[in-house]
Amino acid sequence: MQYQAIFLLALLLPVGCAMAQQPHAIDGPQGFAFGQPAAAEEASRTIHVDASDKMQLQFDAMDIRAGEVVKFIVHNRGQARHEFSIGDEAFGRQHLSAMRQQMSGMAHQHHAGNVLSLEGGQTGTMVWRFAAGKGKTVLFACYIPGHFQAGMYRRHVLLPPLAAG
Ligand SMILES: [Cu+2]
Repeated sequence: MQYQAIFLLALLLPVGCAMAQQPHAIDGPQGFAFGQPAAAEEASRTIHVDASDKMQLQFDAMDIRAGEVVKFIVHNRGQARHEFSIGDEAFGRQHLSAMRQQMSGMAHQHHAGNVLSLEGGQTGTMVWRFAAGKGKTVLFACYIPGHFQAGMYRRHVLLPPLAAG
């Protein structure tokens, strides 16, 4: 019994590690409950975000609506590497633990369309179509080890869409 449990663990652990680096269900470009990547020409507005070594993500606007397509231009104003990710609570938990597993010097790579990783001074762009539907909470965060814990995230409840016409 005990041997079986250990064998199972040994089998599962490397898989968990590999999953952190490969696109898979929750990290895939499609099928997020909170939206999906979109083409730049679909964006109806632009929001600038500053990431800083003060462990802050500062948005020049935060009135994002359900169903809206937003182009984020993210400036890393700091020296350290920072991330800009769009997720929900489940993605956040999963990504935090994936980052912890990778702390031991492994190169950190993202394949999903919902995470930008920026070196100090870099600027990146992400276009995102926010899911329709009421009361969804979106979590913007940096998951570089220690940064989320230091407060590098913003939660936003998507506003209802503007009435058509
Ligand atoms: Cu950061």
